[in-house]
Amino acid sequence: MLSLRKSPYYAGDTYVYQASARIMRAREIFLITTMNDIEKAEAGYTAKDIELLSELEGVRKRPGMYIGNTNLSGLHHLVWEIVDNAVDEAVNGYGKKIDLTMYKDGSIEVEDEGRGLPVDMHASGVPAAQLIFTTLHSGGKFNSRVYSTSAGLHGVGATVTNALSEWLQVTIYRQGKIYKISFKDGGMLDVPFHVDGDCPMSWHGTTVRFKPDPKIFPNTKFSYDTIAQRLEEKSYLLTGVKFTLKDQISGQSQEFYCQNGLREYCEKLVNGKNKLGDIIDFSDKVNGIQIEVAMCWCLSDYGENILSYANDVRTADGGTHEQGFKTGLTKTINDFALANELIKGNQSIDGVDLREGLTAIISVKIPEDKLQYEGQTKGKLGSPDALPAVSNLVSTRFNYYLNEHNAFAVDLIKKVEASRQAREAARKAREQARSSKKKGPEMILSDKLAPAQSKDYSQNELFIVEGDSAGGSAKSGRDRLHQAILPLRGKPLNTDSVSMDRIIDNVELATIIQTIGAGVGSEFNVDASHYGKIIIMTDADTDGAHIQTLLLTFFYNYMKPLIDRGMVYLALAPLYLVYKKSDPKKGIYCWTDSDREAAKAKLGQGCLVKRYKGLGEMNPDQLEATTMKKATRRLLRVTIEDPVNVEKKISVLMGKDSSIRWDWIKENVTFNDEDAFLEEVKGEAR
Ligand code: 2B7
Repeated sequence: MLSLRKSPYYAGDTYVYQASARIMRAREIFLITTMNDIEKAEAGYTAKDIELLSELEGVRKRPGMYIGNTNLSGLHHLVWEIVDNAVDEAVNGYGKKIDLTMYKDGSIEVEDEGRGLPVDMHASGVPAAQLIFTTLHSGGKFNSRVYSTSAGLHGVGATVTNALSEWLQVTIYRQGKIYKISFKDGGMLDVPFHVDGDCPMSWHGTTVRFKPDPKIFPNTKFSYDTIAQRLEEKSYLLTGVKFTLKDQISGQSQEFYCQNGLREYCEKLVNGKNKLGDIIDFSDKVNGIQIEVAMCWCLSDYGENILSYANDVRTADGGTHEQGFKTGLTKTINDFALANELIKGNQSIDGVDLREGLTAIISVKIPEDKLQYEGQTKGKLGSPDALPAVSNLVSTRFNYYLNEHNAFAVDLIKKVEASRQAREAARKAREQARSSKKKGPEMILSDKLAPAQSKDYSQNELFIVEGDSAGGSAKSGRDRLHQAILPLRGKPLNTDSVSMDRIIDNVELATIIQTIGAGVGSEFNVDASHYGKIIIMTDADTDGAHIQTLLLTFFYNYMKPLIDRGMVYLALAPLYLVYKKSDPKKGIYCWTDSDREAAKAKLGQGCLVKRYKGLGEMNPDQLEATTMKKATRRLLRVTIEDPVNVEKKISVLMGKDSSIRWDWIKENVTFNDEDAFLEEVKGEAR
């Protein structure tokens, strides 16, 4: 039910809504995963695990190693693996349409118009199609593609999906025949490979339908929006490939098709913002590497927003293509400014200032034999050739563009100078804050910080706590060696579209910047952070949700590497305590309504439910046990998986135009009946 009311307590430019899901707003913007899952996934491989497993069993035993985790992001990995295979086939020139259907039975189907999986027998006597779905690293054996996406690099995709599915069916249309094979219970052969009839000779393609295994995934329900967003992102990268998505449960359906590639992607990212000039885009093939770039500066953006892709897979940690882009951009603007006497001979433009307010997308397609990644994950491109290739292309084309658009060039250089001045001012302010031992307003506030004793920064945790009373409990309940407490007095400033001077002037934010000790904005250096985890701890109500969102928006805009590195968390305080009057010490803390129902059932007749309205209601011991102690607390890690929409959502939810926000909320927010429960609790208390 929709129940919104304007909040009386916040007079700023933001409405606060009475919503029952306490981290609703934060969740809408960021992808938040539970720490339990992360810890499980990272537990990894220990010596006692060394035993012979079939590859399918191996995947089922340690799904985290293959799909990251078994929560919703892991669940959707099953889909991406299959879609990536279909995409590879399309990128290599076979088929221009990929259709996804979500069925009522909880299964999903991917259909392509490629050549159809090979139907021959492998030398081992097993049909090729069966091998593709039951062995890891079968990739390279079946084809030699020029380009490949994530699946291609390891060739594990289809097998992982099969291993983690209750059932999976494959249909192949090829040379006038329909072939089928199906699996059940995590990849066991169900119906062997066989010809299942004839089809017109012109039909060709592959269909894979599967249902995720509820024994592996606590929640097996696919999200239409998550899939739609991913297909939309893919469609920008794969010009000319049409994706369709149909949901037979809700009846929704959409088509994603883009003819103008990254330009359209960039347009979408900067839509509604105050652009400086037009979107600039170019593409070319340099030394066998296909490069595409689209970029645009926005006047009210203060961070840089660079998205890069290698072979259509997002490289969240950048790499050689991104480095090449930055080098090319900085060199060009300096050469241009000098040649046109827009700066003096002894001056130079810093890339950081140039990139302030820049939104850019870089996509490179590299032949498989030259594709390298840095480090364990595939987040960072390592291919050395990409650097000079991108840098040279950017230099040539950007220089050409500046010469053709002189007015824009002058405006851009003015903007860069303003950024430099703001950065200087911020640096001075920080140095001043650091050196002044006198009590400026921020010094009074930071006296409230209860620091951690350890100097091993990576092990330290900063709890940013809502309110003085909770702050007090947290201070006495904490582990003094590694946990620091910073109570927040009021609401932090809404930092979307706010200039650096105002951030520095805001006491709450200045204190956070000073406490973390690693700078801010373009000067932020994540390696210098005084804390390995920044934990936001607020009440489980709308005010708390609002503070979370304001803080996350600040971290997103001004300390993004903290989020990229997974260092920002939300502490999840329990919502309820279920207990018996006769023995209140044996109470059970509950985080969700279903926890609460289970606890009521466990304690039996006559138990009482206390609903926590604020952290301040807990004494230090309770707060320690439920929200702070490593072994028993619940943390949510804040990450961003969906770059297309995080920008949009932040500007919708945190921006100045409240009518857009109102529309968005009406459209997207579903409220549950927790308020009704509140009445129930009051009833019980009476
Ligand atoms: C390494 C594996 C995964 N593969 C082929 C050929 C075509 C083909 C595929 C595919 C997913 C959902 C509908 C090559 C590549 C296997 O070898 S995978 N099409 N589509 C797909 O998985 N779609 C292929 C050479 C000659 N003939 C066919």
